[in-house]
Amino acid sequence: NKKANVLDTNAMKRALTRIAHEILERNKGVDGLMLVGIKTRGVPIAYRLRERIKEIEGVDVPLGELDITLYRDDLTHVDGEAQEPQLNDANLKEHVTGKNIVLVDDVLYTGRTVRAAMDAIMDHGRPSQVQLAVLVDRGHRELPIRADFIGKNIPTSQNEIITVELAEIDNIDSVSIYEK
Ligand code: 3GP
Ligand code: 5GP
Ligand code: MG
Repeated sequence: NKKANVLDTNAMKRALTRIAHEILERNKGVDGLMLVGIKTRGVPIAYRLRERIKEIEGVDVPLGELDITLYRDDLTHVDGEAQEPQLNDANLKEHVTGKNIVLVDDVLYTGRTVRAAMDAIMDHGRPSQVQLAVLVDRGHRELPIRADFIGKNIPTSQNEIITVELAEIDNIDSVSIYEK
């Protein structure tokens, strides 16, 4: 059952525009920059950031997609046993060596997905830097991982979940909080 709407289309757009500017500021432009979206919903967010960056700098930065499938089901929390996310195919089309990589995901929670994503990237080469952009940080980290760029901090309890809907997949842009 729904508790609150947190972001609508316009709020999401503003947050991603701000993050695009922050990414460019931190990296002093687009040189060596590469976006890597974590499937599923990190990918359209990465494409939106690339679009914003194109509007600001006039350059299409390279974009990769990373497929990381979770073994465990966070939605049910069956037992306390924390299994590592399973790494599937990583189709990073560009070479990662020397790049400033910005990982992009929808929700940051325990940090295990991001840890696996960093592993996958390292398998492809040696980036000069890896940064992290997320639409939502809901807290409850289990690893020493933090985001460099955050759309919205949403402190949640363990029995709340964040629903992220994106027009490209869900035909609507919305972030809301649900009680399990
Ligand atoms: P997405 O990454 O494609 O958006 O993790 C699989 C999917 O389940 C994710 O899809 C995510 O949006 C959704 N989901 C919703 N709540 C949770 C949660 O608490 N944990 C995890 N791992 N996924 C969740
Ligand atoms: P983590 O690995 O940090 O625990 O979880 C991050 C991944 O799980 C993200 O890719 C995200 O899709 C998903 N996830 C974790 N918690 C939530 C949540 O509350 N809502 C949504 N939509 N996704 C979540
Ligand atoms: Mg995700």
